[in-house]
Order: sequence, then C-alpha cells, then structure tokens
Amino acid sequence: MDADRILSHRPKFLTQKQREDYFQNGYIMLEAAIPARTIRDLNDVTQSFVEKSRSVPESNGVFDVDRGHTADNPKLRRLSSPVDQHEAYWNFASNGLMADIAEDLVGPDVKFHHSKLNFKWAGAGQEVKWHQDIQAWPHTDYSPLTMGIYLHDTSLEMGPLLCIPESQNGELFDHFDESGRWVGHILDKDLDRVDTGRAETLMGPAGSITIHNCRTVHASEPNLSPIGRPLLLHTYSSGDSFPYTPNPIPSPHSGTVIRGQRPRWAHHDPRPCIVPPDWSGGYGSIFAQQEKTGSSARAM
Ligand SMILES: O=C(O)CCC(=O)C(=O)O
Repeated sequence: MDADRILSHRPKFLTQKQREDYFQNGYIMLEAAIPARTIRDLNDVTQSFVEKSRSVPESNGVFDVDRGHTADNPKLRRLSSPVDQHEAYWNFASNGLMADIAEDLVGPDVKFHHSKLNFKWAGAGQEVKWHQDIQAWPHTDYSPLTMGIYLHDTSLEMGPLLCIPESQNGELFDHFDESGRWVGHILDKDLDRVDTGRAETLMGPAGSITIHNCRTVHASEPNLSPIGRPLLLHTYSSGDSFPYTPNPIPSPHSGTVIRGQRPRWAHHDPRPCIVPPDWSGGYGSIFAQQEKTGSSARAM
C-alpha cells in the first residue's frame, strides 16, 4: 500500500508527525514505548533461552552461537524465529501495541513476515555491516518494515542500530560479491555512494522501539560493553504486499494477517528488486552470512 493511502487512515498509536517522519526518513525511534512489565516478562522468557543455549555445542536452526560459545560462557548471537519458540513472543508480536504501530505504518491490513532476536553478546557482539533488508526477502512492494525492541537499556558502546535518513528513496544495492556469492551487505566498492556520515544512532532505554523500512540502509557496531544488547526484531508488511521468494526465516506464522483482512489484490511497486539465493536450503543469520566476508564494515 502507498504511503498516502496509509497516512489517510486514522492512527492507532503514533502521532501523524511520527508517521510522516517514518515515510520521510525511512525510520523512526520510539523511546521507552513498551511498558516495563511487558519488557520484564520478555526478558524472563529470553533468559530461559540463554540457559537452554548452554547445552547447544554449535549453531543450529534455532540458536546461532558465536565462536567460543560454551556451557559456562554462552555467546548467543541470535535466537531464530522467537515467535515459534515461545507463545509470549508471538502474543507480543501479533497483538496490542505492536499491531497498532504496524497498522499505523503499513495500513489497516497488517501481515507478519518473520522475527529474530539478535543478542550482540557482551564484549564480543559482532557488528552488522551496512545493508538493506529487502534484497533477502523481496516483496511486490516496499511496504515491509522491521520493528526492533531493545530488551535492555542500550547505549552507544553497545552497538545500537544506525540508520541513514532518506536512504530508502535511493539505490537498491547488490548484496552479492563479484563472484556471485551472497554476502548480505553493501560491497566496499559501492560504499562511496552511501552517505554514512548522515547516519543516526537509534539508542534508548529498555522498551524503546526502532522502526526501519526494508530499503533503509542500516548497520550496527560491535558491542564493546560488558552488557548484552538483545534486540527483538519483527517484520511486517501491508496486507497487499506479497513475498515472491522463500522466507529465509520460515515460520508457521509467516503470512498471518494480524490486523484487518487478506486483500484480494496485490500491490506492485514498479521499482524492481534483486532476487536473493534460494533460501529453501537454509539461511543461518546475517552474522553468519557477513562473517564469511573479509570486507570492512563501516565507512565512517
Ligand atoms: O542487530 C542489529 O544490530 C541489526 C540487525 C539487522 O540489521 C538485521 O538483522 O537485518
């Protein structure tokens, strides 16, 4: 659905200015928007998965662990598809506040695509290089967006999300390298066309929400602090936007219309999209994908 039509609907949670800022810049940040009690409950469930990860020797379909991960010293990079691991995550993603905010930014029909929980382990949490999301899961339009919820207070040295204003209106960058291998980030040779100097750092107390469009160029630095930086990420689209490649993080919940109805017509944006590898053979995580490449992460 187009921005003008989305904006013509009455908002449920956001102000009209916040919605306009999202469409203008390609992202917004909502400080401490989630009630403390909800964050406490999500942190309790999350801690139970950290405990479970102790018995996981290496990355699998659910836990993505970093080098040096042991039972005594867990180093969890990602919990894949948390909405499938515990009902608390799905209840949170599909109801109430999250659904209201999604509705304000994708329109009255809201479709869930996937979720993940990126930990950025204390002192070791890997950087995420500059990239756009939509190349990994193209849709018929560019309505998809990702909401990130900081489960802990997140400061600069913890590797918060960095977003480049208005980059959603610019070039769609290749995330394959010269040899045709998927690397999951913008190549060094293309970074001079990215105005990384304009990047804004999205950080805030626990319960803050980052929201970025699927075309927005974004990254994050390593976590150099002694505290972890769990970021719970949910991706939604307009109901009339349809993915046309396999979901890299498949879930029984993918495609669920969490608000409104399943429209009878698909919306198509005329701007083409690069097609990713065939994820039906598995994806791993952005950390695992980017780790395989030796190129530098940042141009700032
Ligand atoms: O966890 C982060 O800091 C960024 C995550 C991200 O950009 C992604 O998973 O696409």
